[in-house]
Amino acid sequence: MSNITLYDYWRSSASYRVRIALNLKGLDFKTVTVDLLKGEQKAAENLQRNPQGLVPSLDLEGDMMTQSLAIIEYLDELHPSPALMPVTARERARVRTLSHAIAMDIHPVCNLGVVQRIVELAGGDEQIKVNWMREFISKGLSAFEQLLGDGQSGRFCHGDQVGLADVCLVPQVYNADRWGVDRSHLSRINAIVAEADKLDAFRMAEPRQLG
Ligand SMILES: N[C@@H](CCC(=O)N[C@@H](CS)C(=O)NCC(=O)O)C(=O)O
Repeated sequence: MSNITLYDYWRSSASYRVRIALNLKGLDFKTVTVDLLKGEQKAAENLQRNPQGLVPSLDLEGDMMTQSLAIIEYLDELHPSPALMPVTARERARVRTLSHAIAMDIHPVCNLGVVQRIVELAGGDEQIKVNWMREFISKGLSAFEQLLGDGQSGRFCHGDQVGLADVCLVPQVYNADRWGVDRSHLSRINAIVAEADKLDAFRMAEPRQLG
């Protein structure tokens, strides 16, 4: 019986990252839905787990954690194999550069609460949301494509070993597709996503498996 519980939402890309990482580590977990469309993230029950009113939160044998990247790096330290971070400090910094380019730069401006507020300020114009998503995801992924071009990427974002940056990239690309972002020219990203798609850990975590 699993004593790991992930409080998530199927379409949340931050939750999707944690599902992939748990799968890569071979950890059994159950999920409890926090329905973002119903606003359950702001309910007292979720605020107790996650004072920011967000998902995911991970209950790891009674220890409640928030922030997907902190959770994943912690899981990686607790369960070192397969390693999601490289061996040298400089390589780890590169993987964090890639991961943060998505998780700290693209993701926050495309968050539900942010885009809902933008629609509100635009007087309910839903098309603003689509344009906003396309613009920021497209710019962010183009920059990520350039970052991948420094000679240190391989089958995956860092060499041939799947790691934290891939765990961030795949959910972001799912989101790009959801909003109709053209990524046909992002050849490095597309090749890495195709490699990740071959792995059960990524496939099992896909939103379409859960929604
Ligand atoms: N930096 C946080 C971001 C969490 C986050 O923004 N989660 C989104 C879903 S992907 C959310 O809960 N949004 C709800 C809202 O904006 O109200 C993490 O990586 O865990």
